[in-house]
Amino acid sequence: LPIGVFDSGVGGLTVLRALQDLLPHENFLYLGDTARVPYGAKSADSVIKYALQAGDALVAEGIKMLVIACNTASAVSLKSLADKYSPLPVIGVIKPGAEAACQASVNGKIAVIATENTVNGGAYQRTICSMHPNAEIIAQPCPLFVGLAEEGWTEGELVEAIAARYLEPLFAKFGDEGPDTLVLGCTHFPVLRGAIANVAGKNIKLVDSAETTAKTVKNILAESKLSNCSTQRGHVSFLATDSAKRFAAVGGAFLGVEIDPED
Ligand code: DGN
Repeated sequence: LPIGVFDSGVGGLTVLRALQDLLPHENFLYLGDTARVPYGAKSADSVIKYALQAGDALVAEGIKMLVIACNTASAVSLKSLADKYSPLPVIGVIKPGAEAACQASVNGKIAVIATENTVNGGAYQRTICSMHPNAEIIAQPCPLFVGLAEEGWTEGELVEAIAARYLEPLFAKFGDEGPDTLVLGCTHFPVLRGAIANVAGKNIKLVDSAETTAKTVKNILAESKLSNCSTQRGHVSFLATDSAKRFAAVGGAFLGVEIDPED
């Protein structure tokens, strides 16, 4: 059976890519909830409802594990999904993202950028503090990054100007030393990594949930004896709740594969 992965749109493909890199023999079924993107400013009740519907659709197709490749949905719906689909393993991306931040930060000054819901709900702030008690965290919503990623506008002057507007006040709050780590706390943001890195400067490490989530998935597959023993390269299927053509174009360009919207 494949591993089910979902996000509001193309952002979760950043997690899918890390999963494919680490687990090349696994099959994946990816769902982009393009009908309802963005999740970032919707109420928690709506996001939980959408996440349960995405989970239901993937479970109905037959999956062996569910990865919530969306920070906004992970923050509010992980428990509901884990309860509903138990004993199916359900993995969110907040804890792996927080782990990546704590591994990367030396001075404990950590900046988090994410959607409005993820920032205002405080999930990263709480999780990082529970792992790194001396951490000082500043978090800033950057909602326009989601639209840029969905539009496929990933670099250039315009993207850097928006990044500068979001990041400068955030970094200024930390004073001269500044943060040493910037958490891309939304799975859409690594799509803009180059532009964000240009603005953040080379002294700041950019981290996201993708690799640490993939490691968590690998460990759980091994522990629960669910790993695929095949030696052939796994295969990925895609589902989109709307605008399959646009999803195929932007997602395919990002993954570097041809996605046929008719599939
Ligand atoms: N990619 C999602 C996240 O990690 O929060 C949600 C982006 C959105 O839909 N606003």
